[in-house]
Amino acid sequence: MSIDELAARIASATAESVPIPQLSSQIDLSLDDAYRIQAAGIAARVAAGERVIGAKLGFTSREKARQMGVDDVILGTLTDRMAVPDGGVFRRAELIHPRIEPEIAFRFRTAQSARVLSEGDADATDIDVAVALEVIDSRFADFRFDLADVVADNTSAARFVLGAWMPLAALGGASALGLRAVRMEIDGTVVAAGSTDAILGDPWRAVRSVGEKLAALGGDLDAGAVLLAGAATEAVPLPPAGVVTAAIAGIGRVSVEVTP
Ligand code: OOG
Ligand code: MG
Repeated sequence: MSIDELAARIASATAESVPIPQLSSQIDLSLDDAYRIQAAGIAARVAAGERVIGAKLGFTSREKARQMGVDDVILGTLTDRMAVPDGGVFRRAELIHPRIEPEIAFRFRTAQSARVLSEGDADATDIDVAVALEVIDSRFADFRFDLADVVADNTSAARFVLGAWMPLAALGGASALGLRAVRMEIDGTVVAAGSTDAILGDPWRAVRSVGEKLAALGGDLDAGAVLLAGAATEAVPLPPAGVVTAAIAGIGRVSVEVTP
């Protein structure tokens, strides 16, 4: 089966909200092939009118990696069609078995070369931060996968919500990102709590990490690109209906409503 055929299988699972068997249960998939399948899936979405607006990291926190039984940081792609506005609504029926997780997001005001990012030379004065919620929805049965499966499936990306941006400089710069309390609530009940240092020890490392991944895959970030740095806690299954909020101390909050 070709890269394009495998990407098309994942695309129809997404479109029909019906899970498919893990690719790894049928074929021997390398991580390089998995990134090619992800790229083919994104190319098809772009051809259908979607716009790439950034990138996301997965498994930057040990809790997430342990929850899903994997042990490496992975890179996914965000498109405009996945974005839900802060305070907005999305329908659960459009998804298969969605989970939600609190994240920190970065926005790069100027274009960033993978090499500069990977060398740890990103200019913090050029970056904004926001609280984010990510809705993940594995296209694989039982929300189970190996690392190649989940990379091929664009790291389970489904929806994301960004809170208000604040300049990283106003927070105190790159060294001010760690050790901030993270909390996620559903209808006012705390469902997950943690700290930003769960993200690679310090979320600033996510900026370097995305550079390393992009350098290996061949790509850069455009001006205005958004980066989701990866969940700070375990992901929580989405109820059929409710309001989910995430807050990070000193950065702000974001909310989204899910309806059946
Ligand atoms: C893969 C996506 C992981 C994160 O923040 O760690 C991720 C998954 O758990 O399905 O988005
Ligand atoms: Mg995530």
